[in-house]
Amino acid sequence: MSNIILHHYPESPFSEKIRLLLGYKKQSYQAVTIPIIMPKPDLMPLTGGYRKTPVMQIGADIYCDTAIICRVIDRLCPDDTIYPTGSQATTTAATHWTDTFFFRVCVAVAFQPRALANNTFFQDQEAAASFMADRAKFTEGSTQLTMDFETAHPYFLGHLKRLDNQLESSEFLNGDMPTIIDFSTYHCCWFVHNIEAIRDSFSPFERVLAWFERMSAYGQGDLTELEGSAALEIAKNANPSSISKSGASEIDQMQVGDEVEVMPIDYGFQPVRGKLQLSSMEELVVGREEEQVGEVAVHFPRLGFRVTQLAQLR
Ligand SMILES: N[C@@H](CCC(=O)N[C@@H](CS)C(=O)NCC(=O)O)C(=O)O
Repeated sequence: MSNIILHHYPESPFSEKIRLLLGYKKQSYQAVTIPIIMPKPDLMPLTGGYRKTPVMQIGADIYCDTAIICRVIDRLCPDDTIYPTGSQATTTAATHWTDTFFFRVCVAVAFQPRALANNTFFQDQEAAASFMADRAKFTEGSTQLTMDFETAHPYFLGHLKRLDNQLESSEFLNGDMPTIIDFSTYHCCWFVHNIEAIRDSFSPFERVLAWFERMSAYGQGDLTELEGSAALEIAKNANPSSISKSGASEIDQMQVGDEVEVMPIDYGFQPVRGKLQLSSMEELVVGREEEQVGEVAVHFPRLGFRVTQLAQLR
């Protein structure tokens, strides 16, 4: 078994992206089921405040955001890499657009009245109210996760049409093997496809449906359930991996060891505070210490996050 621990919940589309990648890479891993809404008492000691789902843990290294989680999994399991050489710029741009804008479109499609009408979760008034209140807090101060259905629907259909046309010439979006763009597109489609009442939105797009089947056949890897408390114990008994400190201050005029906070720039504005360990063009790492977990290193992708010196906030 690998030493990967995935903190996730079954309904989470971004978690599905990681489960599918672990299936593609034929990995055995442990997984902690975390709550869909706050509080998340066994996750916060690990991340120090970041609350989005999923989070990946390897010992005392904590990875926030699927962009970096996918990179790390691909580095650990390099066979059949999902990062094609020679198209880094366009692949990163397309993946980021899919994970942000297209995901936002899919959220609007998934929450349209026709989708909610037969949803048992939303029939339970109390559960629905708690969920909506949690998500209102989650997106406070942001306009980056919401869009009205009427605006989103043509974007959704337009992108499915383009995907369908593109899949005429290859099995996957970038050729004969899946790449990161397939995994990002898949989890967005999965979110909508999972809802039986609106699954027919895919009917006109036969090649997208066939591609969806091909992708889902990779499965979810070999998952063993782990208690949240056991994951905290694993972090406490491990040391964070050592980080090459070169170039840490070149971009942000900061020094290794500076007190900083790191936060997403789109939504979920819950900062993580600690000591800067790395700020490279691709990655930010913050070291923090807490009774329940000891010393941990919290990793973020650079794209989609901002880092600020605490001294500047005072
Ligand atoms: N950019 C993030 C997006 C993650 C995201 O938005 N996850 C959703 C669930 S799929 C979430 O955090 N929802 C609120 C929650 O789970 O508390 C990533 O790639 O991991």
